[in-house]
Formats: sequence, C-alpha cells, structure tokens
Amino acid sequence: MKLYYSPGACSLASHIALIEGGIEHETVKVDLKKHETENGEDFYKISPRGYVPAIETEDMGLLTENPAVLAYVADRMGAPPQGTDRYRMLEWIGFTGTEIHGGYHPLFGGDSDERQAKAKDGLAKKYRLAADLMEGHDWLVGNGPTVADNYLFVTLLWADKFGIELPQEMKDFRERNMQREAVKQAMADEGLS
Ligand SMILES: N[C@@H](CCC(=O)N[C@@H](CS)C(=O)NCC(=O)O)C(=O)O
Repeated sequence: MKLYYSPGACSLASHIALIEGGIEHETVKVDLKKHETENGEDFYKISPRGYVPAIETEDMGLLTENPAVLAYVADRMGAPPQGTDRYRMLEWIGFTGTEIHGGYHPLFGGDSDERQAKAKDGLAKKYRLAADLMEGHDWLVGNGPTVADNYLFVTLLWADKFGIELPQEMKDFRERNMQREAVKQAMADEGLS
C-alpha cells in the first residue's frame, strides 16, 4: 500500500494505523501548496481531489476520503472492530471529520478574524462534547485505540497552534495517544518529533 501524506495533516491518522497494524506500506510526501509529490509528480494527476490522505491499494486502485481510507486500513489491521463497535468507530470518524476537522477550515483557510474567532469557539464546544461523549473512557471505542482515536488525536495536534481551548480530558487523551509506539514512529517518520 502507498500512502500520500503531508506532515501532521489528517493523513497522519492513517499513517499511525499502517504502522500499528504492521501493514506493509510506503509513504509519499505531498506538498499541499504546490500539489506536488516529493518525487516531483503533479499530485492532481494522481488524485484529482488534490488532498490527502490518498492510498494506492492493490485491490481497488486509489482510495481517498478519511472515512473510507481509515475503514479500509482498519479492516487490514489484526483485529478490526466488529459489530456495534464498528458502527461506533464509524460514528466517531464521522463526528471527527465533519464536526471537528470541518471546524478547522476557517482557520486553515485564513478567514476573517471574526470567522476565525467563531470557529475557535465552535471547536472548543465540540471538544467539550467529545469529552462528554467519552464518559470517562480512555479510548473512543472499546478498550484500545482504533483508527477513530488516531483521527481525533491528529486534530488535537492542531488545537494549540490555533489557541483552541481544550478540556482537560482532551489534553489527557492527546497525551495518552502520544505514548503509543505507532504514534511516536509515525510522527518521527513525518519529521514531527
Ligand atoms: N474530504 C477530505 C478532506 C481531507 C483534507 O482536508 N485534507 C487536507 C489535509 S488535513 C488537505 O489535503 N488539504 C489540502 C487541500 O485541500 O488542497 C477527507 O475527509 O479525506
């Protein structure tokens, strides 16, 4: 499998899972400003969507969009969540993608101060909600991390940069994830530590 990624971007969630699952893979860094890979290829020619994550699979060619990419990688890990846990995992991926990741768009896009302030306030509320939904559990689903945890964790890496107020539970969750070997490895591979 080949993962197209940008350091610290949402693609880090898939990167962590590939490492944690011991899945054979290679990574290709993409410059998201130029939309060019580290090999000088026009990324739009590889993926017309132009964003990461994108994975080149053996059985179905290129696959994009976090919910699909994360579910695909999860299914190739040792013991993917089944039954109700699988639906809970997808529920968290949906929440993270639309409510949280989507909430960062005005900040990444450099919108007006007013819109950015509104976005920050909205994100603080969503993280408060996420903490409440976790109800004192260490992980989003079951007794250990899944790809959904990876995704929420990656968004928490963006929070300090934009000065988003985080509940203590979310800071603890971020720290808990930082202790995972696969997280350390993926972050080191992406030049983040
Ligand atoms: N709908 C996409 C959005 C992915 C996305 O926003 N990726 C960001 C990095 S976190 C990106 O590549 N941005 C660059 C761009 O949109 O050109 C998904 O869920 O996978």
